[in-house]
Amino acid sequence: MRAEAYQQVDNRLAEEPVYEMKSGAEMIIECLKREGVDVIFGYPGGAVIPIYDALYDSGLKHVLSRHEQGAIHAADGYARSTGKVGVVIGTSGPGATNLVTGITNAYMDSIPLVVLTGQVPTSYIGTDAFQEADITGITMPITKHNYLVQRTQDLPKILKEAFYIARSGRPGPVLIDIPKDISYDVAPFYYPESVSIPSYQPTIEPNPSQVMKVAKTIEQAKRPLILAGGGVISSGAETELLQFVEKMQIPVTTTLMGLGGFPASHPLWLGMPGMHGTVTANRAIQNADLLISLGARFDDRVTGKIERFAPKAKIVHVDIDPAEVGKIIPTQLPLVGDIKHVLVQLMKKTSPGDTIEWIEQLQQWKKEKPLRYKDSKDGIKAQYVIEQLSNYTKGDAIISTDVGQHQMWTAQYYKFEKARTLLTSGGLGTMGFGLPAAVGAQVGHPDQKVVCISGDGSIQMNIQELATIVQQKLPLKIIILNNSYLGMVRQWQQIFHDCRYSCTFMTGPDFVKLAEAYGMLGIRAVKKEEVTEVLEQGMKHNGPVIMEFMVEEEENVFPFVPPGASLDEMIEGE
Ligand SMILES: Cc1ncc(C[n+]2csc(CCOP(=O)(O)OP(=O)(O)O)c2C)c(N)n1
Repeated sequence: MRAEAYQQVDNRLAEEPVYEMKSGAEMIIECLKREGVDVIFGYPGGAVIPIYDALYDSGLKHVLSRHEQGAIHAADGYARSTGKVGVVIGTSGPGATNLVTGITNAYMDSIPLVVLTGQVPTSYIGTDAFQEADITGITMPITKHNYLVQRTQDLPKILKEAFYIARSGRPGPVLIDIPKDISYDVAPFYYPESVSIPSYQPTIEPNPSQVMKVAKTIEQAKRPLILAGGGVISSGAETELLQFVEKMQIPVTTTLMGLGGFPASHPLWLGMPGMHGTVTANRAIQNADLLISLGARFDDRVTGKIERFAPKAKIVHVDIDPAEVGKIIPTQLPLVGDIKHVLVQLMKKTSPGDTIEWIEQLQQWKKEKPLRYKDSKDGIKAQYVIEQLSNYTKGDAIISTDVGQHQMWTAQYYKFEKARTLLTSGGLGTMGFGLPAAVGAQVGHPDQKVVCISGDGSIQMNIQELATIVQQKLPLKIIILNNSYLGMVRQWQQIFHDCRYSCTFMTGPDFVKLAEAYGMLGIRAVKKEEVTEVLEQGMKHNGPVIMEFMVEEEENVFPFVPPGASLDEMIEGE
């Protein structure tokens, strides 16, 4: 902590000599309760034993994972699906380093987490003590902020700040490293009611004159397009986006992170853009005269070749994080602020322009170039399974995915109608995310259908979390699209490396027996005609279930913009 922050705590404690004395561990639990935390995900160990002791009779729910990576992805899935801050706890050394992928994953996708790690006692730090790892050093570039706690009395202020930093502005993970002696030591407990960090003041309201400029530009545009990213969802702006779009008659494409931020059934939705986007969304980008980016960061999977991205468009870039604006794509009209607030302001100042011809053109493309795959008569296409699931749930479920072909097919063929119903690792592309993320979502939404769609490769990355699901009695639905390959890598080997399938053929366990071994239902479809029956049986089952679908092995995801190519150079499919 900064010197003046220490001083603030000391001044407060000196003012009132009647503060209750608490151990550091008790302070942590008390602060979590005051922050409204109802569940924490974690895994115990030596350095966090005092915290687990304080947890024992605290009334706070704790979900014990089978690996710290499982715990942090679960906290992340909880945060993505509920909009609250996810909390995770791990011990020092390997416990902390096992959290690193999950922290990076949350950082890349702007997910609010508070990560508590145990550390060796203060006097041992720097001695290569047993289970010592410099986790604040390691996570410096992958956290929004991190702390190494040096005095027990500072814990409440640090926790209060950590939650504020995690959830405000552009959300992200904040790590607090707590040496064991700090958790044991007793000090007066002073809990600050508010946070003031002069150097961190996120801009919420956009600059009014910039809003006016953007409004005028929108009114004059003939071919405007909204590119909506994950920021729409983290801002909670989906209603305002819908109102804005309907009033202005501007079509929308949503990035992978933005799926669900605008209803897929809406006629002005064009699908996802980018590498595996729809022909219409990509053509719209390449032909738009105005591109309004709302909380998207122009990821290379969206832009393709940057020099040829949206060549005819003026760019309006709206983001709460000024560092994003102009980072990748030169922006004529930057607008820094919270998207919800920006849309409210824009709605007041903008009149609808003339977009009728443009919309007609896009509708024509949509008709001519829908997403398509060659279905098979007997064999199972992964796309078919996802379509069937989408028809079954009608958007009324929370879907988590892993990473690979199944993830892209889910993005393409599942119709996401509501925000926070797709949990997927967008920025980092972390295989092994899907299953624990679904755990977190189901914990946060005990009465909702939560479905994890995974591949036979990804599911094996955190398969141990099946035990967590059974212990917690979570009625999770797990779909494994088994193609016997690391499919997405195999697809690239097929297209770019002349079918040299180097190390991508993969065997796995018998997933049906594995489900049974863990104590859940396991069912399998091997023929197309079995798909709906297995889906219905699995989805109606009132406990956890693995539904395995033996899908065609060498199916590819199309459309496909090859890496480094421009969005004009789409391979549309076989
Ligand atoms: C942790 C991690 N390791 C490696 C990769 C690289 N990778 C991306 S997709 C993929 C294949 C995924 O296979 P599977 O889960 O079976 O899904 P499929 O593509 O077959 O649908 C791999 C290995 C990754 N994204 N994450």
